[in-house]
Amino acid sequence: MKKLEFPSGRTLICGILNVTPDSFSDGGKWASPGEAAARGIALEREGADLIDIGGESSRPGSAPVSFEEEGQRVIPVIRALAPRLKIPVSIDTCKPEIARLAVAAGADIINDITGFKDPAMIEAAAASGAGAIIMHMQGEPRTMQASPVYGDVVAEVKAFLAERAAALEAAGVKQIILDPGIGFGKTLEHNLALIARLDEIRALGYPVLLGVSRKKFIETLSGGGPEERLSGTIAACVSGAAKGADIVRVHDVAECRKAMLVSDAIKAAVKK
Ligand code: 7PM
Repeated sequence: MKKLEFPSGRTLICGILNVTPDSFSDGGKWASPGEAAARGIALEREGADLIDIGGESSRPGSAPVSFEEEGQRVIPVIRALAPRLKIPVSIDTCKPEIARLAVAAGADIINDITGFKDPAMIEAAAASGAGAIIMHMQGEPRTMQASPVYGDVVAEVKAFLAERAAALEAAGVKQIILDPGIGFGKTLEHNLALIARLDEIRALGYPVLLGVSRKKFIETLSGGGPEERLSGTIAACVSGAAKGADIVRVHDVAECRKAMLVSDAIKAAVKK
């Protein structure tokens, strides 16, 4: 089991490897598990510190994917890729059976967009020794963007993550990472508040992952299709890192790595 290390002064890069046929920005590109694995190797070379593999479209408005289908997409890729990497792999799933199979195939961290609300997901992490990325989502992917409502979005997301982290710790899960779940049951204003006040979530004492890459809120602010949202993605990553994000989850690894090298250096200079 590889553990994600957090060298001080560096914002880590989590590279996205989508193996969904319908993923909005880079899905359906990989014709075979071997091709997807080759992309994963390329992401490590570009500077990724973690590779997140997902086979279930969590697109707002999307329908769920069957266990068989999801397993056929992700397991062969993890089996081909994980042994060839120095860095850890996370599996983006909310199905406990997929999580268990993925860890057996070589995944190191379970990334659950439903925030480990299912006790079987906690058990999958605890029993396997895998780490956990706990993400906050209001509602479910099919309907979550209809009319998200919060009193204080940051306080509510923080309370949810604190409660889930305590449950995972009680179960013996070793490595816990928190994620506010940008775009998952959130309006533009909610997303902006969560990034602007990310330090409040960081104050819980766990590493924080921020997933903003190519998301809809960037289009809302600056326009463009998914492939035209890199500038906005970098702006959001830099802002998030300034507020304490430990990891940014991105499609464009080489570009974001360079941006973080610059913003990390400036952050270090502020402290002196
Ligand atoms: C379509 C719409 C396809 C949205 C994919 C997505 C996150 C995640 C995703 C995140 C964590 C995407 C999302 N987003 N896991 N999985 N945090 N931990 O934009 O923000 O990649 S799927």
